[in-house]
Amino acid sequence: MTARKIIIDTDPGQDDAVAILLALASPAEIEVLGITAVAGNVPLPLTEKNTRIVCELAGRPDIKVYAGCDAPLSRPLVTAEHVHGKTGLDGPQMADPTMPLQDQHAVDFIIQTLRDEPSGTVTLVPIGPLTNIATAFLRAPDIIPRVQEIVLMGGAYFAVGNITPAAEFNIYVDPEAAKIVFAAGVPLVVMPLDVTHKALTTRARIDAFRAMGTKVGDMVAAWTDFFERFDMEKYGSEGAPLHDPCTVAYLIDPSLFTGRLINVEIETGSELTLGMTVADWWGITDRPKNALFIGDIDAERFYALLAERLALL
Ligand SMILES: [Ca+2]
Repeated sequence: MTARKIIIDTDPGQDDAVAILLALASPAEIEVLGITAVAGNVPLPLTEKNTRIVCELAGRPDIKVYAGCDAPLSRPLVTAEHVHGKTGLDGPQMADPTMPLQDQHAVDFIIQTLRDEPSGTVTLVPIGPLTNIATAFLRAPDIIPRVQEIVLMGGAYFAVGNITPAAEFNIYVDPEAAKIVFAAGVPLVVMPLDVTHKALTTRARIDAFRAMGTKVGDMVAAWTDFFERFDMEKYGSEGAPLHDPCTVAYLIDPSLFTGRLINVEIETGSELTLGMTVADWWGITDRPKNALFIGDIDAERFYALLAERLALL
C-alpha cells in the first residue's frame, strides 16, 4: 500500500492540532504534501502560527505550511475563542515557532499541487471553514476533477448545530464556500457532529495520552483538558468531542466508521438556519447523492489508534 497524498486545510484549534499530529505520525498510510491554514477558530495569523507550532511539536519543521484566506468568501469572519481560547491553542504556553511560513498563498499551493500531481492522487482534508478550497475551485475549475477525494469535518444532521441551533461551526463560518465544495462533484466524505459527538474524550482516554510520558502526549492531554471544560458545561457530557482527527483516522482505517451515501445541501439563504447541512439521511428526495455522510464511529478503536500513533512522535 502506498501512502495517500493529502493536503490538510486547517484552523488550529486543539482538535486540528491532534488531527495534524495523527497524520504526521502515520507515514505508512499518509503523505502530507503541505498544510494550508485558513481563518476560522481564530484569525489567520494565529491559525498559520499554530500550524507551525504543531509541526514543530511533531518534530517536522520540514513540513510546508501556507497561509490562505483571512476571511470567508462574502461574510465577516466568525471565530470561536470561547471554545479554543484566545490563541486558538490555549493550554500550556508554547514557544513561538521558528520554522518558516511558505511565501506562496495557500490557494495557489492547492491549485499548483493538484495540477502537478497525477490526476486522482491528491486528497483534500479540510478541517476548518471551506474558504481556501472553494477559492481554489472558483479560481481553477480544472483542478476539481483531479481531486481524489475530500474528507472533511463539518456539518451535522442529528446533532444539528453547535455555533447556532441549526449549524455546525465550520460550515456556518463560510456557507457559500461550503455550498461550492458540496456541489463540486468531487467524492466527499463528511464527518459531522453526529459522529464526533460519539468520540468523546473521557478521563481514561486523556490519562492514556498523559501516560505516554512524551512531550506530545503531555500536550495532547493538556489541550483536551482545556477544551473539554467548555463542552462538558455545554452538553453535560462526559467529555469533549475530538472533531477533526476523525478525518485523518478515516484515511488510516475507514473500518472505524459507518455512514450513508446521501444528498447533502447547504443552506445559505435563511437567517435562522444559515449554514445548516440539510442531509437527506432518510432518502426522502431524489436529489443526487453527493456525500458519504458518516453516522457512527467505533470510539474505543479510534482512541486506541490515536494513542498508538501519537506515542510514535
Ligand atoms: Ca478545525
